[in-house]
Amino acid sequence: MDKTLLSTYFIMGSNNVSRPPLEVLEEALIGGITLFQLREKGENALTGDAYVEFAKQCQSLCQKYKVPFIVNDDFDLAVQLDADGVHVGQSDLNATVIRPQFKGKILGVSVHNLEEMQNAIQAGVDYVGIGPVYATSSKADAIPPSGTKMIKEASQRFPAMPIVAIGGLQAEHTAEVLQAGADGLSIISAIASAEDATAATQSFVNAVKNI
Ligand code: TZP
Ligand code: MG
Repeated sequence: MDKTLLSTYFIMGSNNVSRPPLEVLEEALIGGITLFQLREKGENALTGDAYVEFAKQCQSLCQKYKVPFIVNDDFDLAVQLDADGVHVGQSDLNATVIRPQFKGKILGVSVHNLEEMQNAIQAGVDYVGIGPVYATSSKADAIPPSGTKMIKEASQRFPAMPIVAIGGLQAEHTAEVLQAGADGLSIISAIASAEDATAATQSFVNAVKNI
């Protein structure tokens, strides 16, 4: 995949915002996010038809701004909507199962150690997500944060594999995370909870540009 797509990777579910989620998403798209992941999970997450309808609305907004639309966890929905990609964790459907059924699409996996990363590479994923780098309140079952240690190890051991950092990221962390070897930052709350998601996104986009 084109690694620059990972540079400002916004992740959101309807329960990550305190105002209309499509409004927040459009602001982020205007601000210049490079990739979007719908992550509809946890308390008050939409289910059933409301979930599918919301996903379709997010997808059409992304299409309007020509930003790829990725679905978290739910491979069936990604196929149903002909999404641009899917992102799975270690306890979701395995990347080795998904890959042959999802050719030409973006497949990302969360990894927490080099063994998981090696397996992901063997499965043929397009990128890996590594984190939490810093403490996060957006993932209930997150493992303890480990700073940029794993990103450094991973990028040295597997230099060709695109890496996106996740967890507690603010625009101020951009230089540290990219210098550790990540290709980009994935962000929930710093954009989803911002009063002005366009401005919040622009602070990430500008930080990446200024490296
Ligand atoms: N995986 C590891 S941390 C995290 C996920 C999904 C949440 C990141 O959210 P935030 O608000 O950017 O810390
Ligand atoms: Mg998952």
